[in-house]
Amino acid sequence: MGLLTIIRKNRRKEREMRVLFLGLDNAGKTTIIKRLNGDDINSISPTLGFEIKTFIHGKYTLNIWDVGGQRMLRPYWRNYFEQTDALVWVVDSSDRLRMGDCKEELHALLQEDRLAGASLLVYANKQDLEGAMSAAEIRDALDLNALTTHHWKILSCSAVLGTNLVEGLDWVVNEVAGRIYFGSTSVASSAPQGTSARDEIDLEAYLAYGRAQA
Ligand SMILES: Nc1nc2c(ncn2[C@@H]2O[C@H](COP(=O)(O)OP(=O)(O)OP(=O)(O)O)[C@@H](O)[C@H]2O)c(=O)[nH]1
Ligand SMILES: [Mg+2]
Repeated sequence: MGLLTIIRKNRRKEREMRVLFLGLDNAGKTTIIKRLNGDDINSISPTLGFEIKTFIHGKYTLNIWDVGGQRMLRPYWRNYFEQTDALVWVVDSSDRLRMGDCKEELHALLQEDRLAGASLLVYANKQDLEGAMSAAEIRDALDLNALTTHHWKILSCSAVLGTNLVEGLDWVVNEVAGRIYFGSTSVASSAPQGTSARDEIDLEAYLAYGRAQA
């Protein structure tokens, strides 16, 4: 039995899921995760490396990877694809100018072999802002209906107001559990309980890591 198989089996036994949050910079990834974890959301700065948070959600442990979305960091996203159970793509619904860019980046990701089995949740975030595009408009702008390779769902939400965030996580957990842990169906809709493991690195170390992996 290969090492990867052993690791996979252990993860399944421990009911762990690996969830990767990606999206353009300023989309609200970190704010959503902090809000879900009950952390203060008033002092968030752009993510220059990555952070991992561990949530207990129902009977599952979610390892949530929050990776910076600035253009210069995007080539390093691929370092985080391995063993991803769900991809959460966060969109700033008020950022109409970059919706084309947003679509291109998402569709490029969905071509990746290592993300082939991952479910896709799109958070249409920042719905509290005037002029924000609706979830239906974003679904069309991102051409989600053309997706045949991944199970997907789009949800409008606001990290600032806290609306629809738990619902999104519920969908992810139910979706992945239904696929991987046969017999597991619905997971109670409640806020995740926040044991939180945190890891941060600086940009230099992050880029060095990326170079080493390349
Ligand atoms: N009005 C509003 N602002 C939001 C919302 N979510 C996030 N923001 C703001 O958007 C800005 C960017 O949020 P972040 O969470 O840092 O975005 P990010 O996607 O993690 O960005 P990177 O780390 O650079 O990739 C911050 O000023 C947040 O306060 C929301 O739902 N509504
Ligand atoms: Mg961030």
